[in-house]
Order: sequence, then structure tokens, then C-alpha cells
Amino acid sequence: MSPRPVAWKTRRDMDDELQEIYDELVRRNPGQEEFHQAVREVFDSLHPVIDHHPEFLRDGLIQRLLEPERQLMFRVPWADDDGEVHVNRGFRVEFNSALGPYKGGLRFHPSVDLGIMKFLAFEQTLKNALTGMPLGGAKGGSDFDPRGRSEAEVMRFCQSYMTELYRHLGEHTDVPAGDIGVGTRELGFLFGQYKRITNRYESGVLTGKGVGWGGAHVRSEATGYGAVFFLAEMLAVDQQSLDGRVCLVSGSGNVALHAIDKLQQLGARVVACSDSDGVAHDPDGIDIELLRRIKQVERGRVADYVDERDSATLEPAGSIWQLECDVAMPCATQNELDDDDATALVDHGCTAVVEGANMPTTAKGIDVLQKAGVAFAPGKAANCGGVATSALEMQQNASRDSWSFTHTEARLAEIMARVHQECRETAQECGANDDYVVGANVAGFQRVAAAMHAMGLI
Ligand code: NDP
Ligand code: 2IT
Repeated sequence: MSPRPVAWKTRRDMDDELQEIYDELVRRNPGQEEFHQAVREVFDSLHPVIDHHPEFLRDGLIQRLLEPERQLMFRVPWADDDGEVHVNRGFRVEFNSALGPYKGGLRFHPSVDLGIMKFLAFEQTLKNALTGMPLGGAKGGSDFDPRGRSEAEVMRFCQSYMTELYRHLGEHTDVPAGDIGVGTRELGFLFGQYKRITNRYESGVLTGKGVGWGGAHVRSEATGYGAVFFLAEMLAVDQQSLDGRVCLVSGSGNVALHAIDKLQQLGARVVACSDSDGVAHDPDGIDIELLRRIKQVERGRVADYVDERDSATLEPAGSIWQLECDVAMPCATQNELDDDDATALVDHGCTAVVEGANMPTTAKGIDVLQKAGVAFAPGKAANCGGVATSALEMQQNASRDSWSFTHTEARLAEIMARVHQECRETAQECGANDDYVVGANVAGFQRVAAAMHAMGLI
């Protein structure tokens, strides 16, 4: 989009046509609040794009972009260690393939339903476009709850899930990865079953694989590391650095652990992390090696961390944003940071919020932060390092190559710097200086819309 001043409109000022499209979306997708929320946020950014590209309002392009290309729902039967049979629901929402094969993670969590899958797949479509890599958007998973399940039960579940999903996958068709409840262990079980059913060693069909069997260095670290690289770029705009910054990181899974690690490598002090049962407050700074052992080796809880660490106390679940900090990184789940949390962060002097998770801040929460002048980075920009490194894994698989950790981390840092720059420039072109939400939404949307427009009525 060429630089040109456009009248910036507020989020309450969507024009009639976009409002009609949005109302129709809500009517046709009842009860899918997270999906409505994700679309609404994008719509609130879109006026400058439509000003420049009125053709995007023609031929139903926006309506087509809001309708997933394909939505799969299937039965996943499995037996627990006592032989009792369970039936879960499996999902894969193949949202958009204008830019490349469907790409996005799998989530195993009891809260998973079709609306959650659609919000995540829609976000993923724009996020993947923002990386500038040839990736479509998708999300999948199940309402299976891995908590308290034995490794054998998790394996049987993964095998049953893949027994249906495999027919929809392929390195040029649909390429899943991990998300909440799905890490290297689960991807191993899923890849093993795919290989067995198809009799193909098709490395490029899944990303986030183990480094010894087709996985890329840095893919596990990439989402958390990438979000911190994005934060460092934001601070650098004002000639600031992470050195000495006090940070809060919610969650204690894949994204949170690696965000904490990189923050501390860059001189910050992370004083709290969490899970759904509580918050570990550790004013001395989180001992990352201890946390890693408890979470990754022992599959324990943050309460176990507090038990082993003298300087730490256990605070109630959901209370992390009440603590003092310079920087907050929500890295657990959607809508975990609301307007009350945002107000507390502002009152306690927080100056930057960077989303490692997908849509962790409510719309009202974002409003409070932006109005208070807190620098705010939305997930689709800040956490895109994960899927971008998945694309690097696909490149390596396609060329049967394997890059070093150092080389891959440098590529990730470059990508995050480029995405940061593109968000800033796009926001400026839209007359919305420093608004990373507008920058990310517009830059991602334009790429998908332009490709769909070029391809005719798809
Ligand atoms: P993990 O399963 O490794 O960790 C999830 C963490 O979030 C756990 O600490 C978990 O606590 C907490 N959590 C999850 N659901 C809830 C909930 N409903 N309420 C409170 N806490 C919750 O997942 P990831 O670290 O991979 O994912 C975290 C976020 O990052 C998600 O939003 C995901 O979509 C996003 N993301 C992940 C990417 C990746 O590469 N893995 C890439 C980009 C974004 P508990 O154990 O108590 O459930
Ligand atoms: O939300 C996300 O970007 C992911 N869970 C990672 C997706 C991927 O395909 O690497």
C-alpha cells in the first residue's frame, strides 16, 4: 500500500458495509464468541485497506475470507489404561489456502470446540500471511484432556486421532504442528501413526518434530524466543533494551518457558509465571533450569516449583497481572488478560505488553492498555516466530537438509525484525502510528486478500 494519509476511524466507527458483514457473521456462527472477537478486531483495523482497495468489498471477498474452506469434525474413540472406552471430538479447520498449504497447530484441551478452532484458524491465516512465507492457515485439535493421563493413554489417543486425520494431510495439502497440550512427544506419536498408515516417510507433513527425526533446531524455542525478539525490537525504537527490566510471563508451557529463558538471556528479570492452578511469584527471578526440569522432565506444576524454591511464593490462579512489572507477556491462553488486569498493569507502571499466546488480551483490555500509552504487540505479530520456524522446518525437510541452531536462530531473529518493521510501516501508512494491532491486521489481510482476488472466485 502506498503511503497516503487516510482518515483514521475508531473501532466504534465501522462503516455500514463492514458492519453488515459482521452482523451476518455473528448470525451465521451463533455462540462462537471467540471467533466473533477475532474477526471484530480485524474489522476495526480495515478501513484504510478498503479505502485503497475497494475491490476487496466486491465479489464477496471479505465474506469468502471469513468462511473456512473446509471444517472437519470427527469421532476419536480410545480406551484408557483400565480398558474403559472414551469418545472425544476431533477437529481440523482448514481456513485458507490462498498463500500455501493449510498450516497451524493442534490443541488438546477440554475447552476446545468449533468456535475456538475457527478463531485460532482465522488468526493463523493472517499471522501466517504476515510472516511473508508461503503458508495457508488452519487449526485443529480435540477436547481431549491430557492432564492426568498416562503416556500410553496419550499415545493411543494420538494414534486414534491421526487414524482419521491422516487422509486430509500432506506436505502440499495440510501441515499441522503443536499448540496447547501438543508438544514433541505428541507429535512423535502422531507422525509415527501417519507413517504407519501411509507407508511414507513424509517429513514435511508435520512440524515441531524431534530434532533427531526431521525436526528443525529452534522450532521448540521459536515462539517464545521470537516474541522476545519482537519485544526487543519495540524497545529499540525508543533506544531502550531489556536489561534490568522486570517481567511477568503467564503460563509455564512451551511458549512461556522459552520466553522466560530468552528474556533472562537478554538481561531481564522474570519474577512470575503461572498455570491454571496458581502463580509462582519469585522476586529473585525464575530459576529457568529448575522450572524446565519440573515442567518438561517431571511434567509437574508451578506449585512444585514453589515447593523447591525458597525465594518463591504461590499466589492464586489468575492473579499474575496484579504484580508490579515493566513488561507483561501473556503466554497461556485466550482472554486471560481483561480490562481489570490491564488497569492493574497500568497502575503498577507496566510499559509494554507482548502477546505470546493467541488473543490472550480481551478487546477491552487492549483498549485500556493503548489509551494508557502502553506499547502493545498482538499475538499474530509477536508469536509468529513459531510458525515461521515451522516454515523453515518445511524448507529443510523439502531439501533433506538440517541447519545449525545458531543459523536457524539468526534466521528467526531476522524474520521477527522484518515483521516488526512491516507492522510499524503499515500502521504509519494507515495513519495509526505505533498501533501494532492495525499494522499486523492490515499487512496480513492485504496479502491474503490480494492472492484471493488474483485467483478468481475461490
Ligand atoms: P502448552 O500446553 O505448552 O502450555 C500452555 C500453558 O498455558 C500451561 O501453563 C497451561 O497451564 C496454561 N493454560 C492453558 N490453558 C489454560 C486455561 N484455560 N487457563 C489457564 N491457563 C491455561 O501450550 P503452548 O505454550 O504451546 O501455548 C500457549 C499459547 O501460545 C496458546 O495460546 C497457543 O495457542 C499459543 N501459541 C503457541 C505456539 C507454539 O508454537 N506452541 C505458537 C504460537 C502461539 P495448565 O497446565 O494448568 O493448563
Ligand atoms: O499458533 C501457532 O502459531 C502455532 N500453534 C504454531 C503453528 C505451526 O504450524 O507451527
